Amino acid sequence: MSTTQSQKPASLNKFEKIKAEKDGLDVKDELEKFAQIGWEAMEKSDLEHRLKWVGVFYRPVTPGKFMLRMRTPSGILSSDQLRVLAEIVQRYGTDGSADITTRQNIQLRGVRLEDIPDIFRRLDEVEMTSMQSGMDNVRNITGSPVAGIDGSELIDTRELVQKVQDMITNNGEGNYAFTNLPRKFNIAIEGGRDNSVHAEINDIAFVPAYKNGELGFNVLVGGFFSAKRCEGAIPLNAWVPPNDDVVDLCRAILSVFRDNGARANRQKSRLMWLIDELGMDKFRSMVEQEFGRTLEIAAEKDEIDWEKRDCIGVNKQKQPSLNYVGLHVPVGRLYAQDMFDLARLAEVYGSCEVRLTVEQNVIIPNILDDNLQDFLTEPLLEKFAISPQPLERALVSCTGSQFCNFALVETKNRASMLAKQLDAELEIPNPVRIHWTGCPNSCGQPQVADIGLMGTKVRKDGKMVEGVDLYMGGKVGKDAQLGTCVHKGIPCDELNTVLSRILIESFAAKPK
Ligand code: SRM
Ligand code: SF4
Repeated sequence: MSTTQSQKPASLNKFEKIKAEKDGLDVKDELEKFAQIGWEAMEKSDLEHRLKWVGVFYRPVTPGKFMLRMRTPSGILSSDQLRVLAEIVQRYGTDGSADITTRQNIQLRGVRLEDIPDIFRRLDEVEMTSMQSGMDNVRNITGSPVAGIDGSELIDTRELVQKVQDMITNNGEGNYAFTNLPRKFNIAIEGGRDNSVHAEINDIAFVPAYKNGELGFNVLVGGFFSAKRCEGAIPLNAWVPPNDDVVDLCRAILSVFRDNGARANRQKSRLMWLIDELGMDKFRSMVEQEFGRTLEIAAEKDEIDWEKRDCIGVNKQKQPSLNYVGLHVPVGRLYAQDMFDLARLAEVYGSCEVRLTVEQNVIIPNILDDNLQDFLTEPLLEKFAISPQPLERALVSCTGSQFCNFALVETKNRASMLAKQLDAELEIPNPVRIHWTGCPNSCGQPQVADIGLMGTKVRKDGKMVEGVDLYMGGKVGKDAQLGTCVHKGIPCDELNTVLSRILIESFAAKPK
């Protein structure tokens, strides 16, 4: 019997009780009813929690205007899919927008509950799903944003990412086998040399590695961020070939987590806590048992030996005469017209495909050399630049107080304004990766940044004001390392001065 079933109800946390009363996925069959009765008449636990199982997020900051979190495996969207998403947010006028997320995904804003059944039908028509994208489910599965087009790629992971998603979500329909995990769960499959997915911050990460001359993946487990604890992923000491073993191993690890993960204290229920409790050897042998065959031990080294690329600008593809162009989308925010424009550019110049990155930017692949010059004169590139200023270029920001009720500070607007100001004031030789996150949940990943800013409240002149804790030392790409907090409680109105000094002292910036 699993620990889950054997635990007494009294030891379960609030969310476990909600899940035990009714599985989150059950709301899928009630959406028509909810649309008719309206959100005000819904039972609180359905409204605030269970709807997240189908990707619909009640926003207490904007009651009645929901957020819809999609699944975008490897960040790949067709122009038809993007156009449907644009049409959805367009109907909400100025309330409607979308955000590219730090998991290479897209979230729609302003959505009305009464429209959800119709929206889901339209998503179905273009083979998109938002299933199991929130709460105690596996989040969007990330892969290299240049999979299949990168000349230095080792493994094209697109199909594998899709297969893992299909296994977990039952081809996007919803899968009760994995809708009651002890906590959220992140999976990344890297096929390139530059660790584009931030492997180290995922509960499971596959990184390319040669074993006896064969290319496959070493497997890392347990990486996560939370307000209480942040850990880099550690080796499972396993190697798998790039085939269905990847899917089976994800299934096995998820099953061990589901059946044995802690469900009493929500602050101690991510996968790493289970690995701590069992010890890696025991955990690995339980995974092996679920896997149903012997796990090969890890290859001696992995092939992550490049610095991380941001993919912005014009880049040659592995296919002759073709290019991919990375456009910088300031803090990932898109409006309906932007989405229509991107879809059109992908159709006119590319192959009807658009890709999203974990840096919250967009790539348009498959542009012929002959079409490149015309593409580069498109007006959209004035808004979404191909050679932005050094700070703007590498800026990432979580949602913040505009829409997120956990937020201690406003993030996206402040992040953009500050980056613009500092770019104007300083000559900065190289991009400096600044990541903003509105609270200790770390959705904006401040620990992977050169400079990470985590929202907090600070006392200044006898008043509580918005401030940040400052992180430094995050390293991405090869030898990735998490940054740590080096300065606590900086009021936001002092940030220009503080960042200016850091940029001059540590990043060779010079006043203009
Ligand atoms: Fe996150 C909860 C937004 C990536 C750690 N995250 C939330 C919620 C759902 C809270 C809420 O209900 O309001 C936020 C929704 C706000 C909104 O309206 O957008 C939210 N998280 C985001 C996004 C949109 C940030 C962004 O602007 O890009 C990212 C969506 C990714 C996606 O497409 O699924 C997002 N969140 C992350 C990441 C980064 C990553 O995965 O690389 C992390 C840290 C990594 C990790 O999870 O290990 C992250 N989010 C959290 C946590 C802390 C988890 C924990 O174990 O304690 C919470 C709170 C929770 O789960 O209790 C949280
Ligand atoms: Fe919201 Fe905090 Fe996540 Fe930012 S870090 S999106 S403020 S939960």
